[in-house]
Amino acid sequence: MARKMWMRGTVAALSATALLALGACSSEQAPAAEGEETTSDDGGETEEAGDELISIGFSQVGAESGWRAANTKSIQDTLTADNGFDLSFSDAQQKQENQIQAIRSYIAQGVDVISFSPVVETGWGPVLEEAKAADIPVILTDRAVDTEDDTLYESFIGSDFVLEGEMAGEWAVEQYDGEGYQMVELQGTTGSAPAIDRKEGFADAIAGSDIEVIDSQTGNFTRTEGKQVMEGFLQKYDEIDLVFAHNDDMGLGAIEAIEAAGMTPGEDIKIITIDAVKDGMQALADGKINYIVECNPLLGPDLAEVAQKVVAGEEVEKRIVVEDKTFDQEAAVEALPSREY
Ligand code: GZL
Repeated sequence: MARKMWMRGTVAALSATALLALGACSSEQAPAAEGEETTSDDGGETEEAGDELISIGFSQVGAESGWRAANTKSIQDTLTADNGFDLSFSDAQQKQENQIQAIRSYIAQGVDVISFSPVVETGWGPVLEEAKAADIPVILTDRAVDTEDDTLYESFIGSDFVLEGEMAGEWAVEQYDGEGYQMVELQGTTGSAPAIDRKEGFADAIAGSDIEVIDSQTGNFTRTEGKQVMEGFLQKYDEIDLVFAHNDDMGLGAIEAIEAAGMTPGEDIKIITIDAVKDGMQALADGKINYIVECNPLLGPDLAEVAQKVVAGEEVEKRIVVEDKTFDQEAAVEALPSREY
């Protein structure tokens, strides 16, 4: 978390620096032209001309999980007028066509920066080319796009999902190798970077062990669909020893299905998830989930810092990896009281 604290301090410093560079907070600012005003996007606060805010259009995946809610809060709490931003925010309801439409509207508005979390990895070339042609820099957060041309975006800020899958799989091997465990997998959204990479990382980690993946289906990162898929697995298989869910919300749905089938989650069927949001950590503390790999959603400060640097014409790292921790039951009990999300 030290990195995060540094980021917050940096964002504050950069806000002042960037705004000074933009001539926005100098008290010697030339008086506004007669009647010329700009209005920020967060509640109609009116800025005099010259107090230029960085206009940023953000297309969010949706509101599918506790992780997404925390990620949205971090972005909206950080990209405020007080921090030098005029944020336009849109929720794509997990549909790529809605994200593409939102990005095109930001291009038409002529924002200073576009940022988004791509719901899936592919299909972004045309709209990113349009942003590039309009000379509007793009910053990716949370999820990656599958492109050979890394000039289509300035930076990608997010966790290493392959590593998350590996950490989950390594724990499973440590705990259960030699037990002949039969495992089912609740995958995230089909075609999304976290689903593809977490699956890959976990499979790599358990290769050579006697943990067998007997089925794997998408629950689309939601609690409802995670429960539905788990209900199907319980009807189809006589013995399931372990569930690997790509996020807490699908793991919490699996808990509901396991309990409805008269079994004890965390004991009769072990559960490993990724995210470490509050509801997941509570289930871990209660022994219903057995292990969680964190995926830190608090990307607002990093995004603010990179956006300010990009607008100021400064170099930015092409890839900013957000560090994640892991939690067993004891660590969850200890962490819960001070958990930010
Ligand atoms: C991961 C993020 C995933 C979370 C899910 O960075 O994209 O999407 O793991 C969320 O909870 O829905």
